[in-house]
Formats: sequence, C-alpha cells, structure tokens
Amino acid sequence: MTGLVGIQQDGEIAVIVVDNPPVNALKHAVRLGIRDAFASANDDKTVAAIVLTCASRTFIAGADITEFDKPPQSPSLIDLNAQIENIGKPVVAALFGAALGGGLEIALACHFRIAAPATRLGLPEIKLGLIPGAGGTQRLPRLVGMEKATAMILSGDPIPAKEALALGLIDEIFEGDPAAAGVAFARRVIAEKRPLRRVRDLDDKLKELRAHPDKFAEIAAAHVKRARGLDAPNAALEALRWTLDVPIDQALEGERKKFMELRAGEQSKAQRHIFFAEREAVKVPGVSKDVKLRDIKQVAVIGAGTMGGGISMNFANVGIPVTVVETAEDALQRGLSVIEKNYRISVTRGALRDEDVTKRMGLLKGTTDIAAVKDADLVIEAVFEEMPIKREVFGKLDKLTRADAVLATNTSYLDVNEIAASTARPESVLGMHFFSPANVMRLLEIVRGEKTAPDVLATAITVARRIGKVPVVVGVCHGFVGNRMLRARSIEAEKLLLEGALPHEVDGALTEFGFPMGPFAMGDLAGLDVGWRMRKAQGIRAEIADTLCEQSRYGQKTSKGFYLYEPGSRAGRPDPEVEQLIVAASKRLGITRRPIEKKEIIERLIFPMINEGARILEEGIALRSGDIDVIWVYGYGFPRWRGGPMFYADKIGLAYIRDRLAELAKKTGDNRHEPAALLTRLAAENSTFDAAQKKAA
Ligand code: 3H9
Repeated sequence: MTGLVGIQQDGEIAVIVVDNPPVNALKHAVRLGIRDAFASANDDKTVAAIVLTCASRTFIAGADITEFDKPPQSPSLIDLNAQIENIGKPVVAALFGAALGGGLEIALACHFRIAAPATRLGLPEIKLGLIPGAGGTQRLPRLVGMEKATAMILSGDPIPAKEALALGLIDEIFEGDPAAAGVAFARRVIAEKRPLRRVRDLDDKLKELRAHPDKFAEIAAAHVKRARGLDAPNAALEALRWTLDVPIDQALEGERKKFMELRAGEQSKAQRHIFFAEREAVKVPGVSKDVKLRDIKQVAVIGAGTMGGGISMNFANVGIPVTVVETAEDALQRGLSVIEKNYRISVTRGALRDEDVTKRMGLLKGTTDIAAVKDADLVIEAVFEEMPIKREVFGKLDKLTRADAVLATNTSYLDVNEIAASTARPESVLGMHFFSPANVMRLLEIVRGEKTAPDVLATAITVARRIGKVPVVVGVCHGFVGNRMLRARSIEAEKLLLEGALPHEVDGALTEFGFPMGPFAMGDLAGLDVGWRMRKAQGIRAEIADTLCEQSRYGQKTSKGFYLYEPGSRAGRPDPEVEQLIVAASKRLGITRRPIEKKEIIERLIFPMINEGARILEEGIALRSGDIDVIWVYGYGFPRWRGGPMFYADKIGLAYIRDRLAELAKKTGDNRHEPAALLTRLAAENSTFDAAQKKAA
C-alpha cells in the first residue's frame, strides 16, 4: 500500500479506496497502490467481492497528465485493467463526481459499475490530443455500441449518469455513500449469483455492425469535419474500427501504441499546455485563496443590445436572476425577444426543452428604470463604447447600487481606471470583457483596474467559472490583451492586400493554419462598420476596409463585404469588384503588387501578434505567456493543437521570429515591427516564453 490507496473490509467485501486529491489522478504511486490492493483482495480467501471507489470529491478523473512528459513507469493502466478484469470474484466500481479518461477505463475493467446521480462519465482524451490509452476504444463500444462510443470518444464530452444507465454503461444509480452503495450492490451480486460480466467478452452491441462493416464509415463520417488538421481523431477512429475485426489483445496493444505516439507528438503537448494554462490563469498574485468572496445571487445588466442580451443569458442559464436595464421600452422589448428567439433556436436543435426556456425567461426581468439596480450584487454595464456614456452610467450606478455591489464594465477597449474614477468606490470596479456571441464564447477577460480590490477580482473569477466561462485576468491598456494583439494582425492583413494578396488567399492561409476563419471572413461576420466607426473616432484609416464601408458594404448583414453572400447564406465567395477595388488601391498608393506565398502570409499575420504579446508581458498587462495563449484559443479560435500564439512562438524558435520581425521593420520602416525587448532577450538566451514563465513562477 502506498498511503494513496487504502483497503477496508466490510464483512466479506473488500473496499479499495483511492485517495489522491484533488481528482484522484492515476499517478505512478496510485497505480502501484491499486495493483497491490487488488492483489491482496484477490489472494484473501475471506473476500468474496471487491469494491473500487475513491475518497474526497470525485472518482478517478484520469491518468496524471503531468506524467505525460516523463518516461512511462510500470505498472501501466493497461496492466492494472487486465489484472482487475481477470479477477475471479465480482469487482464493482462505485462512481461519483467525474469518472473520466483512465478513471472510466478502470471502471470498464470492473465487472459492474454503479454511479451517484450527479456523476459525469466520459473519455476526454481527445481534448488533450490523445486517444484513450487503456482500453477505452475497445471496451466502450462493446458496452454502449459503436455509434455512441464514437460520439463520446470523438467529442470527449462526458455524459450524465442517467444517460449512462440507459446506455448500459452503468448497472445502477445509487443514492448516498459510494462505498456503502458498492458493498450493498456487491452483496446482491453474490446473493443472486450473477455471472461476472467482462466487458472484453461482450459482443451483442457490435454483432450487427460486424455484419455490415461499411456502416462504420457512415458513423465515422459524422466526425471527420471536426477532425481537420488533427492527429488524434483519425487515430481514435482507426482504433474503434479494430473492435470489428481485430482480436482484443492485439487491438489493446495497437491502441496503447497509438496513445504513446500521440502523447509524444506536438499536438498533444500543445493541448496539454492549454489544459494547465487555463487552470493557472485563475491564480492571481496578491489574491489569496482564502479571500472572502462577495455573494452573487442577483445580477443587473445595463443594455439589452447584442452584448447585454448574450451576457444576461449566461446568468439565466445557471439559474441566477437578471434585471435587464434599457433606456427605452422598445429597445428593451427588442432585446428580450432576441434572447427568447435564441433560446427557441436551441429548442429546435434539441439542446433545450420548452420548460427550460420558460424558466430562463422567467429569470430575466426587463426595466427602463435604472434604479432597479439597487438589489443587484453584480452589475455589468454593456452600453455604447463611448467614454462619456460609460462615465455617466457608472456615476449613476455609484449612487444607486448597494455598497457591496461589484460594478463591471464590458468595455472591449476603454480605460477601466477612468471608468472606475467616475465612482467613489473604484475598488469595486473592474472589467468583464465578454466576447461575441457572449452566451457562446467561453473567454472572459477580467480587467483588473489600478484600484480593484482582491475580493472583487476573486468574486469575478468565481462568477465567471460558475457561468461556464474561462476567465483570464488582464491589466488596463487599449484593447487589453486579445484585441490589442488582434489589431497588430488586422493592420498586417490590410497591408497584405495592398501588396498583392486577395482576401480569400489571406483567409485561406489562416484556415489552413487551423483558425476557423480568417480576418476578412471574420470582419464580414462581425460587421465591417464596427471597426470603421472606431477607426474614424481615432482618426485612423484602413484603406480597403474603409473603402468597402464607404460603399455600404458592411459584410454579411448587407450581403456584401470582403465577400459576396447569397441571401441567407453565411458562405462568402470572392467578388471581382472587391479585387478591382484592391488592385486600384495598390495603384493609387504606388505599390507594385506581387504574389505572396502562404508561409509569408502566416508569418506576417502571426509574428507581429507575438511581438505585441511580448510587449504585453513586459508591461505586465498579462501575467503569463500561458494566459495569452488561453485568450487566443478561447476568444479568437487560435488552433488549440498549436497551443496559442506564445507556445507556437516557442516552437518556431524565438530567434527566427526576432530576425523576421527585424527584417520587416527594416523593409517597411514601421517601428511596430522592431522586436520587443523581451523577445530579443529570450531569443539571445536561446530561451522560450514558457521557460521564462516557469522560471518566474
Ligand atoms: C487519460 O486518462 C489517458 C488514459 O486514457 C490512458 C492512460 C494510459 N492529471 O480542473 P480543476 C489538476 S488522460 C493531473 O481546476 P474542477 C488540475 O490541474 C486524462 N492533474 O477542478 C488542478 O490543479 P491545480 C483524462 C489534474 O473541479 C486540479 O487538479 N482526464 C488532472 O474544476 C483541479 O482541477 C481528463 O482529461 C489530471 N488528469 O474539475 C480530465 N485533472 O489546482 C481532466 C485535474 O494545481 N480533468 N488536475 O491547478 C478535468 O476535466 C477536471 O479537472 C475535473 C475537475 C472535471 C476532473
């Protein structure tokens, strides 16, 4: 025994308890403990059945991901699963909390599985660029059928206990203590003389497919689109296919081999980096874990426009009542009806039930009287991006809200300190920058003002997680982290057009890189007039985008932007008029057009962003390079399997990036491309952003 795995005896039943908080990950010492505990229970003649369960808040949530960078150590989980499955006495897994990855795989090796009602069961390896490596691809289809197993493994999303029961993944749902429920279940198995059910021997759910193997291609086809550019989904499909015609021991070996290859690959390393960066991002120096949080039971959102509506939905979705404040009744009603329409769309897609819509709409209370904010614990302002308006709103909030209310602005560019200064309590003010559509996008930049109090910051982080967002704390500067870096990319994207590229070439290079869409398709989707208005306010010009706007080409909403759109279609096609307009602009500015290779397009778009990211780190606007990566993955679609811009930079090599930027600065005379001091220093030291971050921690 290792201390991490205990064994207790309850009459003739042995209960093996894994106790490795916080999530009972299967690190090496735990595997040793499990091996020894099962061996001892197996040898013990007084033991008639064995229960496997855990202490603390969850069943085993998987292999220990931190071990994936180290050489594998014996016993492997495969060995353990074989040992458990071959035991001649009933083995029952009593699940609760999360039974994920290796945790579910070990449960699949047990003869019976029971689960508490709130248990989530899944094989999330794909989200780490991996496939299940301890039998998941072979045992799950035997138990739940190929279609469901493929969906679970390819999406990585867990399912609730109720669904698991319906699928036959578990045998029963229990209430109360897992160990006691496991013992009671084991006693019934013994009393009823139930045969041991080894998942590896099951065949009934695969028989039909084996007779029509071509059907597998149909099942796989549903997942191929999501697999673009990724290694793991194809490997998973291949391993799943083996359940039909490869003997299980050989298939298990093949699965393990694929798992190890993926584990050593760049894509999984990048995805593991994001996994840990996301969790690191909520740790903020100066904010103690024990800080007393403000209780958020009631929220008010100022503004029922697109952002205000989306923000409100997040809270209603998790049962928090929201007061939506607008200035005029018609705007308020419009906003509320858009929210309802969005919920109805979810109903038609099967994601919500009618009664959910009624319940959520019931939590949203509209008003044109701003005094209604008096009961709110958290107020989020989502009005026009104009400082005088924001200041006026915060001046009012200061007078109308309770003294302990948290006051947040959803500004995406403006100075949060200036907004805070329009109140007499700047310590209660911060930014909560949601991304559009606010009810869908997971990123939330939490902007810490100069005077924001630690408890206010900690409360915002906690609330963000409660509504399912990925919060990252950033400092105050124009555009914060995400939009400031995006601006560096947008400027270059325009320049590429003037120098010789066409919108679909620039967008194509980025989608091939792994972004869901390029900057011009994204501009068309968001509405080109948004950026145009902002540039006009700042006195800057984007030659092509502004010319399009001057011709009322605002993007998808006018069926014309950088691309042409058929009515009702979101897929744009290149427009010869736009090409002419671009060529004419180059001529007007005296630029000789030239063909531009994909590699140059990528470097020109991404390296300036990395440079800006380095400046953001120097200035302390972002605390860690990993925070920037999380922002770009969750807010802007940077391919997760490339790990975000700063992780990508480390992989490319900082010296190479420094040299390309220096060349660009020299060629264009644009000093924004001068390599940032931090980039220059790390490149000279042959170091990386990641190493610098780890050194600083
Ligand atoms: C696998 O199993 C491969 C097998 O098929 C084959 C093997 C041969 N390892 O998320 P939280 C840490 S692949 C190490 O904030 P929550 C996490 O970093 C694995 N550490 O809690 C954090 O540390 P810190 C498949 C882990 O309550 C702390 O635990 N499994 C692991 O919001 C708390 O985490 C998965 O992918 C791990 N596996 O959510 C499941 N998991 O406090 C991954 C967590 O120092 N885990 N940590 O920042 C999760 O999805 C969530 O953690 C969970 C709890 C839902 C369980």
